[in-house]
Amino acid sequence: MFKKDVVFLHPPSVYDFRKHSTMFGPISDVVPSSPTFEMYPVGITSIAETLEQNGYNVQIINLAYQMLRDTYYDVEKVIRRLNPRMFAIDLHWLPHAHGSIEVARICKKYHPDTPVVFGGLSASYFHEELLGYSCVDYVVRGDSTEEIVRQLIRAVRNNLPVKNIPNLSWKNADGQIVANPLTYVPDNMDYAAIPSYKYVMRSVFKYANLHNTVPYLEWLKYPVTALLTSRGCTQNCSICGGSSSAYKKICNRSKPAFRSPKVLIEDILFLQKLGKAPIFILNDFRMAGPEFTDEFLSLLKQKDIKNEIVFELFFPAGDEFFGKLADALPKYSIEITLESHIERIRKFNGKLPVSNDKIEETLESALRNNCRKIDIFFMTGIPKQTYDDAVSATDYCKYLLDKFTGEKRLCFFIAPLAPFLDPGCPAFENPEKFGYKQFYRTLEEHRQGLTMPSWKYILSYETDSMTRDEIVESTYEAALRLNELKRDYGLIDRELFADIDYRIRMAREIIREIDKIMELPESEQKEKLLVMRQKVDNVNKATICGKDELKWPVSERIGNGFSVLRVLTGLFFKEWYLFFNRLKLHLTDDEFRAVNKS
Ligand code: B12
Ligand code: SF4
Repeated sequence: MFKKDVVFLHPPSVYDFRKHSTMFGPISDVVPSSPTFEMYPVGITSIAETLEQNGYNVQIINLAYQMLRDTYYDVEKVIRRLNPRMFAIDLHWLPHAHGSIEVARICKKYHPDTPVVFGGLSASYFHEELLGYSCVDYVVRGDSTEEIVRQLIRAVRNNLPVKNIPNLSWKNADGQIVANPLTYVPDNMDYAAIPSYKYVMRSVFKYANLHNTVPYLEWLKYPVTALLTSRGCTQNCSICGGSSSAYKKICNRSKPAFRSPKVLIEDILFLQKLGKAPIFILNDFRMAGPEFTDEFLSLLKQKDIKNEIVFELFFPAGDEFFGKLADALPKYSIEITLESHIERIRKFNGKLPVSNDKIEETLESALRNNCRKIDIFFMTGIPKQTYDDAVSATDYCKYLLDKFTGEKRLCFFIAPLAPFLDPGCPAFENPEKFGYKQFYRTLEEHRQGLTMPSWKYILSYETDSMTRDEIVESTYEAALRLNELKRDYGLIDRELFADIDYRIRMAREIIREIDKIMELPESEQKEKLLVMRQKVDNVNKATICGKDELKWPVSERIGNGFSVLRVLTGLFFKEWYLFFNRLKLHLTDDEFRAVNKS
């Protein structure tokens, strides 16, 4: 068996979430993941592909997904049996502050001499503090690290000095932290396969395991894929850790790097081969300017695109744009994060700072031009938003439904800014200006915050307009009202309505019960919380909306995980042939039969 050079481990948000009773509430309700945040950063596939192209053996293990899939999955046993030259752990999203450090500790427990490297936006922000933990040896900073990790593993393999590797933070022989200059900031994203689905597919065969690289729990049933159009953003929204000022601070990036239209089209055509599932185009590609936009739209029209494509809108749009999408694509949908229906609040936060008239014109134009689904997201906990401001978002949803005569293509979501305020965002850096009171600022405070029993206590902030209690309460109240609105307008059926209504009311009750337990002496709390475990687990699976509401409607059979595997056999015939007899891919019998049938 070949020696593995790097093993990437994607941690759960909290380790070991299976043993605790934590009421995570709606913190992950509007993303495909569960509160374990099992989705790994797409970029680690690009790093893996780059390294493999350079002759290194790289494996990705999605520990979070494996732990969710199998209650008895033994992380310590898995790590103990690994013997790579280097472990790599992502701390991209701060909610992994707990799981990432615990996984690093386990790596060091069984392999004290194997270096552990961290990377991702949060790791970059907290690089110095992170190196203070004895289980962390290196932090690779920045948003484009493929080349840096290549240089690092080369150094590790050949015992070379690391002092000249850009973007690297490390500890010298005296234990002092050294931060090499953050100078490697590529100005485009065409230099590597980003993300690399080919790597993911190939690794299924190479390591004879399908589940290690599955991105989220439901993926094998609903395998949506995503493409990233840019790293960085032209906008500077106050609460976004991916804003232009945050990228400047964390990644030394002055302007976004884009993937060119030609390469993006190749990516789409490749994904099309894998199945008919929707392809989500992340970030608004119009940020790259009118020339880029025209080229991308005309290439989309020239190619025979069959899959549904989903676009994010950061700015309003009209008939010219939507007309072109309708002309180029058989199916498309859009997503808009409005955050608030109140113009004053949007303006203050820099998020879609245009009038509601402009927003409504955009919706009207998209609907007129055959857009299949419009997801509109509202948020609770944003600066200058009172309880009434948050809850009245549902009145605006009703207004829109009346204006567009009960249009069923409009899908509304309200979710809290949770669990944390993004490090590096304007509000994190300048809390007074944005009216934030922060309960946690350091990495260690966030790590400990994740061990609290409910999302109210995990929440890292409150604002001058709402306390933590009000943020929680306004989220549930808005969700109850929105759920009723969706039922009244026939957007959801009565069964789903009743299920969500029950979950929200139950969640509210649990929050209150936990509050009461928190008033007891500390010695009594643990036992009382454990008794609530079953109840808590029931509402941790999507409280305030149905996960299916996030899906794009499927009129025909979309590719599922198994059809992805069928295509794989075609794309990687040699690997399939070589590994078939011994692999079984660690599938269940049903899964194995389904693959074999193909
Ligand atoms: C796309 C995106 C998503 C996608 C995820 C796609 C994916 N699998 O990566 C979706 C929509 C699912 C999502 C979800 C969430 N997101 Co998000 N997301 C973004 C967005 C818009 C772009 C990210 C991006 O450009 N990535 C590209 C680059 C930066 O990353 P990358 O290519 O994946 O990885 C490179 C580097 O980061 C680094 N790297 C990453 N990991 C590692 C690991 C190692 C070991 C090394 C060496 C290097 C390394 O090297 C990679 C290759 O060069 C940003 C906003 C923005 N403008 O940045 C928010 C952002 C990253 N998300 C954010 C948050 C908070 C979340 C959620 C927690 C929200 C929630 N409560 O549900 C969830 C987490 C989901 C999960 N893990 O299960 C915050 C993060 C703030 C923070 N520091 O914690 C951001 C900054 C802004 C925001 N609020 O949305 N997100
Ligand atoms: S919220 Fe969206 S538009 Fe605003 S800075 Fe973040 S990524 Fe850019």
